[in-house]
Amino acid sequence: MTDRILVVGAALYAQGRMLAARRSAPAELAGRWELPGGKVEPGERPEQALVRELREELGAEAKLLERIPGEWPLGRPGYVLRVWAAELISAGPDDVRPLEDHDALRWLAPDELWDVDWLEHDRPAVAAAARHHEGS
Ligand code: 9L3
Ligand code: MG
Repeated sequence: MTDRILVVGAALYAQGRMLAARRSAPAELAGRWELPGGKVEPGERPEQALVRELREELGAEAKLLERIPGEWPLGRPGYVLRVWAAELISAGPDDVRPLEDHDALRWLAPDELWDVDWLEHDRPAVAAAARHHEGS
């Protein structure tokens, strides 16, 4: 079996808005928007990895709510993305900062969801997260 690299991302909500983060690196992804997160490290559970990534990248404490059903292939061979709905529990949305890997953040209202240039491979995950949120 080929190794599969699991990347975890958050549909992070605060005050009814969902966070989009603009990547600053690597060059081929810079300027495009994503659901924040990153690679699960060896020995880590995916949920732990996601909480860690949100801390590292945004200084955000998040409570994971539930996994969005589905799994989306990413641009790099073997990489797949899984997404959790999450709620910001530390401070307010304005206290979240792009600490690494991002250079801008936007909290998107439901009608603004497609106003940012999402990474191609994040689009189906964003759509699934939005459907999930509407239905909740
Ligand atoms: N990636 C794509 N969409 C996302 C995330 C969190 C990550 N929502 C891609 C970008 C990188 C790889 O997965 O190629 C690993 O992500 P990171 O650890 O650089 O954030
Ligand atoms: Mg990351």
